[in-house]
Amino acid sequence: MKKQKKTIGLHELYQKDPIEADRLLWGRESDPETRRGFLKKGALLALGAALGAPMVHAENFPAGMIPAGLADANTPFQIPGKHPDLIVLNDKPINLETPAHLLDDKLTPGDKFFVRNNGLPPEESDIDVNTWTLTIEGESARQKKTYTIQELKERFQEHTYQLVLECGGNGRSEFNPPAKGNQWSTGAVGCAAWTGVRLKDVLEDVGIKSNAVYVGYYGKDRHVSGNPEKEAISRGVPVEKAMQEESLIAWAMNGQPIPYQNGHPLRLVFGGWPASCSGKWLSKIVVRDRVHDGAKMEAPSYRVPCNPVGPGEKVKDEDMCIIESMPVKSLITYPKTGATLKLSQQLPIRGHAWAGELSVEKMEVSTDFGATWQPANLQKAANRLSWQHFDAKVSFPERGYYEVWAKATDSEGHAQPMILPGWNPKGYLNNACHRIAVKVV
Ligand SMILES: Nc1nc2c(c(=O)[nH]1)N[C@H]1C(S)=C(S)[C@@H](COP(=O)(O)O)O[C@H]1N2
Ligand SMILES: [Mo]
Repeated sequence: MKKQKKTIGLHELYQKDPIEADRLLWGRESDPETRRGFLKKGALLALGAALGAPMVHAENFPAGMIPAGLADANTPFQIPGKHPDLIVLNDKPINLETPAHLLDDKLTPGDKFFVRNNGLPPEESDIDVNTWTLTIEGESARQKKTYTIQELKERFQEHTYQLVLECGGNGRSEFNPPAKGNQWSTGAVGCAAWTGVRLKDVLEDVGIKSNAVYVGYYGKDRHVSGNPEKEAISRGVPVEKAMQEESLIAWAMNGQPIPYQNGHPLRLVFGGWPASCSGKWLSKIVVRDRVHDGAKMEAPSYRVPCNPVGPGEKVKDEDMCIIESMPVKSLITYPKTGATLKLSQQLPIRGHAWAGELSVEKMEVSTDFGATWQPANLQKAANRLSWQHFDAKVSFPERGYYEVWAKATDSEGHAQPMILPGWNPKGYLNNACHRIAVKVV
């Protein structure tokens, strides 16, 4: 009765829209009528890498056709710059999730960092780091001001923080009745070292009025419909969150330019809040005298019932509240679920835990479905709003099937629930204990 994960293969992608598939995979632009199109150097390199050898005579290869060398029906496809084992939940817009065992690094590398696009990113060839600008304006800004990235770097102090980004819908696939939207399992989360300037420093340079309540963002991505009048997403945070030391306008992730799909060349990063607050391909920030009313700020997007409701219950828009700090959660990143070991062996366990605006106080693991718990070693966070690493060693009394469950408790005493937390119409905030299967032989 396992729910089948929705993943998309190469063939399905080409069946839906061959020209778009070419663009997505190789960055190839072509004319849908003539099926001819120029293969730029980048596209040639990407194709060559996928095929294991450069494609000779590539100029004759028709657009929208899968190379025979990749035509095995099971060939998964890879988004340029992203790890081949990320799970593709949707290709238009692109949504990629990271399997738990690929989150084992202390800091999530760019190629393994999940992707949640609401729209179509700006064309890579249109992104010029040297001419990209960020404008600050709005009814509660004292002036309108525009900065190039170079000006941001020159005028303000640079800061680096390790910050967790987690989609509000992470874990959605478990809810019943099911909620519409990307059926995220556990992998819409990552923690990277983000470098940039404090949003606070830039807002102070512009000057904000005392009636400011919210800060909203606009990015250079386009609505999936292609309609230039429509925004893909335009959310934000209350001024108090914007003014925190760790709230960044970032241009680097783990010391490298931010990956294209994650918002290159500039994005907001608000650790601990739903990642939808952290605008990618950032071009404009508005300082508002009211709660920002951009796309997907309205109910029911990124909102949960202000008071708990029963599964499947209808909730009026006015009874839905904006999600702020994310709840306490953890993930076992080693071993991969399905591990097998010998009876005499101890099993090392590792992973990360995080708790929105709070810190994680306690980490425990169980091998008997939550009847008893043993403490895990829990490290301190590198800085506020970073995830914390944990590890433990467990042993098993006899041969057979087991699960390892992990449970984090935050600094206010909230523990992860062992079963699904409060059902809500859009399937947000599932912070149930993560579990992996283990066989002892
Ligand atoms: N401009 C823009 N910013 C955006 C989005 C988007 O679609 N466009 N998606 C948001 C959502 S819903 C999430 S969960 C995070 C995902 O960040 P990532 O793709 O870098 O993991 O970006 C947020 N910022
Ligand atoms: Mo999200």
